[in-house]
Amino acid sequence: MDKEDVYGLLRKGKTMILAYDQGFEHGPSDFNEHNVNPKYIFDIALEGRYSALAVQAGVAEKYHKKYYRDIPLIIKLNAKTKFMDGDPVSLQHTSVAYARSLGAIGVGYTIYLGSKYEQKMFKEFGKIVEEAHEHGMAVVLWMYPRGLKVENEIANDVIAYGARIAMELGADIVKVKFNGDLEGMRWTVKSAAATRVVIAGGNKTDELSFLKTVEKALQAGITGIAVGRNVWQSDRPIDFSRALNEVIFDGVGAEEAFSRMRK
Ligand code: FBP
Repeated sequence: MDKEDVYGLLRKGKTMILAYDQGFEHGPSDFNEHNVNPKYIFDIALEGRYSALAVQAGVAEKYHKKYYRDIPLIIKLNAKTKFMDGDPVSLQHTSVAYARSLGAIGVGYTIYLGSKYEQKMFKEFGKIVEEAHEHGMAVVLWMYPRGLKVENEIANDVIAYGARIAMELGADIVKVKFNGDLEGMRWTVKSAAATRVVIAGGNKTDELSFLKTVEKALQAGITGIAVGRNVWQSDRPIDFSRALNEVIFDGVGAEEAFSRMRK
């Protein structure tokens, strides 16, 4: 593991992270009979050849050691629920040491940039970067500009500002939302400098549109994706993951990758 491959998170210079912390952030309303079971998600992570699976510590503790030791893990260290209103804040509830003891290769943390609590989150995140890097673990920052002062969380300058702060705080990978603007994302990637940029997925959309979004963001220089619902809410998550692999790691076009998916 070294810093060049972001502590093992990159393959051919790219990454594909499966996110499964929505049960905490949004509640089980995001789930159905299948994906409510963490084992279903671990199977997708394995068969879908994801670079890592991002979960909360409890999910790792109950499932990873027992059944899925081979899947690289990123453990989220903070979270908030959908019941919070006003300026959001999300504080650390799990330690880097505990994440490490659960076998994680990296840790994740969300900052709500522009919230009146941003300083609290900067402070916690700074410590996390120190500790994780001391132990050779990757640090992934979910950078979500959000709060009463943030008028448009997906404005180009706001996304780029978040990516820049991620780099200045020491994140290895920053996860941002993509508004579809190629030039805007190019500037975000430049602003992040040595920090790798990955895009979040958002609500489930049709498979071809999602593949096209990923293809476009790759043209802007992103390193990959960190997505959840678009994959595990799909009724053919493994086929879809295969198409994502082709677009991200092999440079196959979105249309072609989609046409190769089994109907
Ligand atoms: P999705 O691909 O399902 O959007 O997941 C990405 C993610 O960052 C999750 O890791 C997280 O739980 C969720 O989005 C938070 O979304 P929001 O705060 O925008 O509702």
